[in-house]
Amino acid sequence: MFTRRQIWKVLCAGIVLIGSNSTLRLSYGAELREPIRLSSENGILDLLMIAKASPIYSLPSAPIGWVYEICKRPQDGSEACPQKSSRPNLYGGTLLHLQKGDILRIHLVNDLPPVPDSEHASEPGHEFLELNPTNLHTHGMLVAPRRPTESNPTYGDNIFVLTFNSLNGKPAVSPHMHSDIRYDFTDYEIKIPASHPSGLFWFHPHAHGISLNQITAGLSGIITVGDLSDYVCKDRACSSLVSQIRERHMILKDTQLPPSGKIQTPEDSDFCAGAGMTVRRGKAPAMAKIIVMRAVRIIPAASGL
Ligand SMILES: [Cu+2]
Repeated sequence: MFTRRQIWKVLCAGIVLIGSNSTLRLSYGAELREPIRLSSENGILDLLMIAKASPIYSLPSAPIGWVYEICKRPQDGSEACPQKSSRPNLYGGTLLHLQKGDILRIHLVNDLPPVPDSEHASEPGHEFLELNPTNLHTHGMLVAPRRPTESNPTYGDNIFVLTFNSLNGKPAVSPHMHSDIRYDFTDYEIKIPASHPSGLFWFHPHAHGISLNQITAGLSGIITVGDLSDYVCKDRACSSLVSQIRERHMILKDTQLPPSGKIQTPEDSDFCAGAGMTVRRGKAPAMAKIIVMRAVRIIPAASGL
């Protein structure tokens, strides 16, 4: 049986909520769907991950945001995911379902457009940020920030590499890059140690000076390692009970959608104007503010969610 403490741990274990003063205004009552899920097989999750601009159909008037399109890596080496008849909710984020001891391989492609309103690009030596370079970080995971070697040309969870989209132009050499410079794609190979804690993590770009632009425009996703019962339960009875509970995963994103319909990023001077805004005296806020950039795992205490 569950002890009171175990029930509390179930309820709290995965819920990470940031930004308690935010205003959450749902535009319309859509069905809560689980994110797209990609699971490792035989100890490997081998992915094609394309960072690109795309309409966000789940937001009013489908503004253009930046999303990750992710699929199992095509056998023929192509850099396009198979197209589906139904439109996937890429803004809702993809969940990478891993186990301890797995290897996560990612072929990251930068198809992002230039970002002319990047504030930091106006700082001396940082003009290259306008070209919208990106990279990848697995937030919270205990993995190696490995650099490529002759025998293994891939990167680990290393944020000191910038991948530019060559269609946006080539950057001038700058001492402020602090990173390896690559064009169009970078291959990552991230080994999850067998001793890695089970739990909920997330991934996002971590290119210094522009990562906030990229995350708030939509670039992030969820990682889970192991199972919920691993860190909630101490005995088999608890594990079998927890395995019957339906988990729901949400990723909450810090995207502002003003009436202009053009998504704002934190580099816009008006970005903070809506922060902490509350509905007072029946007046609705001028913006839909969907705060928080972290993954949330919800475990309903009752069925039906
Ligand atoms: Cu992070």
